[in-house]
Amino acid sequence: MPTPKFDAVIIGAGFSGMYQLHSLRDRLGLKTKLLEAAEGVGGTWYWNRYPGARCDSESHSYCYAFSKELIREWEFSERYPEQPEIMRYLNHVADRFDLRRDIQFNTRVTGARYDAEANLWHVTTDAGESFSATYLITAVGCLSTTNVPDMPGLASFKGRWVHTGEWPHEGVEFTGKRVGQIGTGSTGIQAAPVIAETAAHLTVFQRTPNYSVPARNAPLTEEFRRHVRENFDEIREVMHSNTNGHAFRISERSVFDVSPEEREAIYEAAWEKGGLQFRANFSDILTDLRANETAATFVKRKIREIVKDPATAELLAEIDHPYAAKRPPIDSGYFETFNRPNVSLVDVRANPIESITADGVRLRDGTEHKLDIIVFATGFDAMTGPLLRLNIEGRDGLALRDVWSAGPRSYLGLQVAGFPNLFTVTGPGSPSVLCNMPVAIEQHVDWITDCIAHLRANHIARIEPAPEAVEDWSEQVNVAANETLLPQASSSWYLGANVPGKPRAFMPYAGGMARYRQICDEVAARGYAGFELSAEKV
Ligand code: NA7
Repeated sequence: MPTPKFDAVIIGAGFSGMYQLHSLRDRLGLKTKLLEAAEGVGGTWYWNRYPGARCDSESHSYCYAFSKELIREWEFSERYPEQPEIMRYLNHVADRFDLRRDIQFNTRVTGARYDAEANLWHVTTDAGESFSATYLITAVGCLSTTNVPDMPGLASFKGRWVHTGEWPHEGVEFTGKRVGQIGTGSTGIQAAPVIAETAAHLTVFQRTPNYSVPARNAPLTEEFRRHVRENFDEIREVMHSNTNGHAFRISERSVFDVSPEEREAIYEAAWEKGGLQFRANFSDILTDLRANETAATFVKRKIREIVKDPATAELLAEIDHPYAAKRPPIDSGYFETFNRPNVSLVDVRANPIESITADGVRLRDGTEHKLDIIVFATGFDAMTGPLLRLNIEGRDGLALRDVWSAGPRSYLGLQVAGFPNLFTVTGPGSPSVLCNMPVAIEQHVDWITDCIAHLRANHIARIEPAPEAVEDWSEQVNVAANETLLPQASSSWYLGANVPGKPRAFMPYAGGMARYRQICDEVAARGYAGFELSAEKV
């Protein structure tokens, strides 16, 4: 059978792939195919169906902004959208823009190879199919390759184990069960309170204690929804002008511009208001350790106030990294959960998990926790994992895995040297996970679409970054990270430190979304400076 040939192949039908398909097909008129491993749209939200799964971005900012009609016709019901509602939204988008006719579901990409002579990407799938395209766009998300720790004995476990990032669609019944949850990142912090409601007993295995601020989720009032409908342009302006793509402004005052009493009152009000804005009350929380300590001390005090058992409170509050240096979770009753009689906390830093037995989890000191279900809330091989498992080969058989063996290197997180016409939406080296994702995604997709339009209008066959541009950008990614406290959380997935053997490199661009947008716009305006463009006939 001849290989179907497309102008563009997109991998992944989450927020980014869906908008990329709409842009290339409906704006540029390209013959485009989207390949998706799942049987439906949704990306991250398709897989992450664990109890309590909810977005940390507020719903009025966690949506596409490219279509006024879409904004007018869709309303989320709560301050933070819950996973099923996000899925309804993305399915609505797929229907509204008639995306499904160009999406092939149940199709996992297993390889992609650049053919320099034909100037084509050849994409292969798990069903043995092949597709060819001039442009290959990865829209595979940053947190889509699950990290199940290699714990001896897992295969011998007689109960059931699940990872939050590949949650069974039919759900998991916890009623009457002894449940062990490993991991206390954003996911574990969302899941534990919900699991505890029905489990006979929940044991939370904590390696690194984590900060969390109350989300204060609530239904949205009609008044607020009207405000969003009538003021979306201004809301978008705020999202585009700040560092993190959220719909709230970041204060310009320093922690030390106010008296300790005033600061306390500001933190208290922010705690009551809830959400990621907690970080936005001062300008220097993420850049000055002394400033950060004031926020850290406040949250630790709150944890000790909430949790009644002093030993448990200490285990939860003895946090070893600056506030928000790891991804800052927000929660709905996480610390309160440890006041329930059916919940216990186990410190696996002092006494690590040694093995999984037939009956549960055994720690180094020989203690065994008997369990019926183990929930791995152990996160992801973030950012590079989803790209590397595509087995991408560029010019002359160059493997992306080899190019990135010491950590990812790219130009603007958009392209890699040696991989012509390959674009990576929210790739490592772009703000991605440090930004409200839809804002980061729309900027990348718009930039890529404009770039492809430019190539076609000017009969340019190939675009790829100059090696010096990659060097320079990698340096800028490092500099931007080191201007913040983020690299100080040594076990963070931003650094790749959560996956054994993964190279340590700070992966997202921490210089802020607004600055990044400006840099990308300038690069395009200067004729794609830093990229090598080659004409049709070379
Ligand atoms: P995270 O943030 O990577 O959290 C994973 C958690 O699992 C974290 O507490 C880890 O402890 C723990 N973990 C991982 N491996 C082990 C082993 N082997 N033993 C014990 N504990 C372990 O993933 P999430 O899913 O919570 O969040 C990812 C993002 O998804 C989140 O930020 C949102 O953006 C959505 P550690 O800290 O490594 O000591």
